[in-house]
Amino acid sequence: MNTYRPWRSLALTLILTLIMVGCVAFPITPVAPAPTPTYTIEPGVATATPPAELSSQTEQAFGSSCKDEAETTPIAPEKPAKEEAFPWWNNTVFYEIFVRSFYDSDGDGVGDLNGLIQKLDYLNDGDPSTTDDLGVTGIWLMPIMESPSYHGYDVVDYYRVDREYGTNEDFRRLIAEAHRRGIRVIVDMVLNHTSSKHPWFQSARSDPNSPYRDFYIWSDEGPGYKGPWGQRVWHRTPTGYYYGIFWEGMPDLNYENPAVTAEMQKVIRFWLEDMGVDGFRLDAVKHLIEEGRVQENTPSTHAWLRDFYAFYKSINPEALTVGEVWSSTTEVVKYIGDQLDLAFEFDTAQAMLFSARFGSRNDVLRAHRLVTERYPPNQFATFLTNHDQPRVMTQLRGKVDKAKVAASLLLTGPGVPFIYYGEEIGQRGDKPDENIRTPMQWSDAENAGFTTAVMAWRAPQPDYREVNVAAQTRDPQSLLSHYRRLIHARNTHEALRIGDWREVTVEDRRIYAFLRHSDAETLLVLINLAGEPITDYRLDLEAGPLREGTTGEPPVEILTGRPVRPPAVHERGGFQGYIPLDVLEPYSTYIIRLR
Ligand SMILES: [Ca+2]
Ligand SMILES: [Ca+2]
Ligand SMILES: [Ca+2]
Repeated sequence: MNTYRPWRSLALTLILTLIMVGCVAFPITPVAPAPTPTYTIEPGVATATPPAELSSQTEQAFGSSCKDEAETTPIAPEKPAKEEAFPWWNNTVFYEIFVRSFYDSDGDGVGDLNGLIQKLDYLNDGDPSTTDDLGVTGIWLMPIMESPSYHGYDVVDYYRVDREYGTNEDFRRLIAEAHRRGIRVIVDMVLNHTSSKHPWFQSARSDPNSPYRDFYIWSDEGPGYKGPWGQRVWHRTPTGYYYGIFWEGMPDLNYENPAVTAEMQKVIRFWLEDMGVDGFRLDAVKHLIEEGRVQENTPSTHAWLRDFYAFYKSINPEALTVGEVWSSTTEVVKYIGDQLDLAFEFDTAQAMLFSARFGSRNDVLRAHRLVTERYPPNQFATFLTNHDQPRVMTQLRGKVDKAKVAASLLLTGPGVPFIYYGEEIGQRGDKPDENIRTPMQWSDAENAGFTTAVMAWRAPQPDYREVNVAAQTRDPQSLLSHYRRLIHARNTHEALRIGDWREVTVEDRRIYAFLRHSDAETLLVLINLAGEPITDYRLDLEAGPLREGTTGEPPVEILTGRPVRPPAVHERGGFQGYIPLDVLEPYSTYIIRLR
């Protein structure tokens, strides 16, 4: 059992609130007038001071940032973002794959690793000069380890690939084939719990004297309290009650037992060294260690992750972790820099979807202001939906134009973008979960071309005869073509990947306008979120990174290659009343290279 230490989290919350109310949370901010420190990833020195270590050192860091905030005017950072200062993941567009549903190579109705290898050229053929592939440069595989469930989030053997998906050798071949094409591979790692069928738990449950008993969390009498969403978390057995936050089939591991930490470190080492992965997506990571009834984001969890960070960086300093911390931005940010490299931005995801759905930039603007202020530059993972949420096209009621807007927000915005497989063709799906994880729709052939079996493990969505990769590949106006153009633009323009984000003022809230600015270039992104053309608008940038006056070649809209009207840049590097194009077409995206 864990010890309940409520004073720790209370005191921490109080102090952090006091700090964050009056000033910027992190000393590194893209709009600070002071010279911006160069951002580098090194074990232990990366980015912000750990929030839990409220030492005098922390006070210094936060203190100076408070002073800056008081006199902040939005002028250009003296040192704009330089590509070489960023880790590899900032130059990556990720694609989340459910192997069971991607492609079946052997006709048993279940997707597998060899099927994925056969489809790698669809994701990225490894040739930067061809643009008929999607162009993604990273993949996240949902769990691939031995598991009794269809989804794999309850592991029984952390050292072998699920036999339905293939062998460890198949996995190593996948890594080699992906790397050959410039695609990095991260895998889902489920640390919080095992399957109740895992040999450790089988032993722990049957025998209170088992050496594995303390691998899990036990109570003689059920403590009775519920979980964060009102669910039952204490589960009865003949030998006592065990804790499992998600359900009885997933008993939580006890990370207050050093033996558990040691076992999982072995697992991490195996996947990094023997299997060759580039990193991990850490499932349910905010639930790692409970402090009594406090079952998420505990100081113990933060402390454990700090040690874990040092551990995996000692094996491979370039290894990535991206955490599932399903909390608000202000909670998520506390993990970044010395515990996790990245975490998913659930608030921003929802904001982007709201803005696309309701045709107003207000939600996404508010989200981008917050994340660019709070996180170290671009150290957060963005997405629209994942395998736990109703699919984008379902949430947007089948409106392809709005799905294009959502894609534009994701792929031109700050952070590290993740695309959920099928999102690029507007695949639909709603709860229950199985229906948002249905087979990839490759063509209008039987079972959407996913398998040659009579029955797929789960039927594809009924619209696959119209909505599929083959049909959209032929159509330059399709959602898939839009995704390909955006990803290609991101791959070829560093400002979209690593650049600072800066708001451009425009009165009409149907327009979202912002700059992405790096050492090499300044891009103006203009998105008309609404279904009608807009002609009456003016863009203002009070101060910015542009050079005064207008010189050289006219700016170019990079998706079409067309020249547009240049701005008259004033002495503070911004512009007033700028109208780059007479008409902003409905639901259209423009990426204008100003410099
Ligand atoms: Ca198969
Ligand atoms: Ca290519
Ligand atoms: Ca836990």
